Amino acid sequence: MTLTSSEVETKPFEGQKPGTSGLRKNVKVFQQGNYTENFIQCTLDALGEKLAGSTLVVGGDGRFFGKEAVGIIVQMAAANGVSKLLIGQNGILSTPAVSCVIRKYGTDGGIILTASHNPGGPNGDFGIKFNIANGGPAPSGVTDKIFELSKSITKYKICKDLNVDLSKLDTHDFTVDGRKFTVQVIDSVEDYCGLMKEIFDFGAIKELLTGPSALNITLNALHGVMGPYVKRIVCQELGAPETSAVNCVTLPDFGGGHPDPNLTYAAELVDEMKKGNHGFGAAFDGDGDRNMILGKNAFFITPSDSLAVIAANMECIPYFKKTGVRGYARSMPTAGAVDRVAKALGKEIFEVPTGWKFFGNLMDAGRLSLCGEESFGTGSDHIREKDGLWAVLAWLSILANRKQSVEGIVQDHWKKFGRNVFTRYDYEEVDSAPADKMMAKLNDLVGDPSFVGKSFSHGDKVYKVALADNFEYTDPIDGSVTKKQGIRIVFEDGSRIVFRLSGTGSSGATIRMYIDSYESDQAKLNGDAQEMLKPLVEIALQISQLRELTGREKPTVIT
Ligand code: VG1
Ligand code: CO
Repeated sequence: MTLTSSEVETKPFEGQKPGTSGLRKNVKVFQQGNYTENFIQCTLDALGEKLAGSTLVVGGDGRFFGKEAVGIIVQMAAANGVSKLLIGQNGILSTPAVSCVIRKYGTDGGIILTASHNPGGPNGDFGIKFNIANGGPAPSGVTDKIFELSKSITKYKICKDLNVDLSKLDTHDFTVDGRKFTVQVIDSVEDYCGLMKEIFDFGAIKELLTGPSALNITLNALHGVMGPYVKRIVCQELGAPETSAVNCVTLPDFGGGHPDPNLTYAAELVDEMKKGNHGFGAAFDGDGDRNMILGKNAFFITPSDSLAVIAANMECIPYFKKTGVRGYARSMPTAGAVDRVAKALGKEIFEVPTGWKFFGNLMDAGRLSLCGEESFGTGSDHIREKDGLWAVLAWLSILANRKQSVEGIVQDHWKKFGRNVFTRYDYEEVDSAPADKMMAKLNDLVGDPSFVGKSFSHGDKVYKVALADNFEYTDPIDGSVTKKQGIRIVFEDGSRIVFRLSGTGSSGATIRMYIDSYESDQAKLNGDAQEMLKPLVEIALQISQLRELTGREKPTVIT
């Protein structure tokens, strides 16, 4: 088909600044005339001279407004000289699958339509994320450029007559302004499934799930994008019964829920696991990059521990036998359990700011094999995104190999390395002004040299400040410096209090308070985390004056 594109005049919108992971706003904001088009134009323009003739991957988590956005991207890519788009069937691709497809076909990048764990539907959130040619989230240099362009945009290019049926696997060729333009609709799961088969021993996992003493598992997709991946990979390929796949129909509003795999929003999984019928349970977020893992009777593994356990059991995963173990990394607020494994194994360990984009350079440089965040993100250098199902398959590999329960494996880990007890308090939808004020006061406090050495107490516990700062990171590969990544107060016994404002919310502010303490006394290893951390929580609330400044007595979510 031969088509001609046109230019449409537009005006800048305020606030098109990508946060921790893409631009996230209420659906209504994206639905405003030209809003989505402006952002897409700036994203394409940020590719610079790589744009003409490029190949890009497009897909998303199936949330409301996703299909419309894919339609806009197709029309604008055609008009902007992109030569080919690889699009997931019906616009569906998980975030890890996009990263996988970008890398497998060596494309110039990809656009992901997701607001990840934020609720969806007509009143929920939408989001757009750009990934670069290594398959990872665009680094700040690129997102800053997009934001700068968004402030002065005057027109965008679009080919309004170009429409593609995304429901069938097919390749469509067009001639647009005399150039060839191709859209290939690809299977949403196929390439990703192939990669998982290369990484894991599917035979061993299948034996675990179907053999004589088959492990009964339950995987809850929270009606996000993971449904088709769980059904195809875990049920069809690995033999788990269909009943293992719960909430595995992708819905545009995620069934009205909050597709965030934590103890609050994945309560359905927690309740099911409490019944004691399953030896392993997991939930995923909307776009499939996060995971929460539970053992029998809802035994909860903190993401920081999950990372450390995988780090200590890399030999259970064939991929790492091939590549070797290069190094480990975690985000700054993540508890330091993995650091202890790295030390024991003599591997490098990196501490980066929050957000997966900071791991990419280290992986590309061959210095990082496994990394994670306390926010239920775990992954390796097989792609450049965190990967929910990969984490589940990693755990199943460990279970198949060690022939122990989830809890047994974690207990053994604590006995060997000690336990990093961790909790995170989220205060969602706080007014921005008091939240900013609190952070500014904390910034002043940690900037004052006399703060170091001060003691704080609660009950009979006394903590003395050893280090306090606003975390700053220098990328060891490209030397780029990222400042103000969170207030960090470290006490003499190694316990930590961290405060940050979320960069993924769409309205108001979300304050995150992270508390982390180390316990090596064998008699105390199995204590309740909330009980164990109570004194530090109180001290953190005292120091920050969070309650006084925000008026919030209790957090929205405790992990
Ligand atoms: C949160 C998490 C962070 C994660 C990010 C994206 O960011 O804390 O660890 O990388 O979400 O995850 P913030 O700025 O709200 O704390 V996803 O699954 O929402 O793409
Ligand atoms: Co996500």
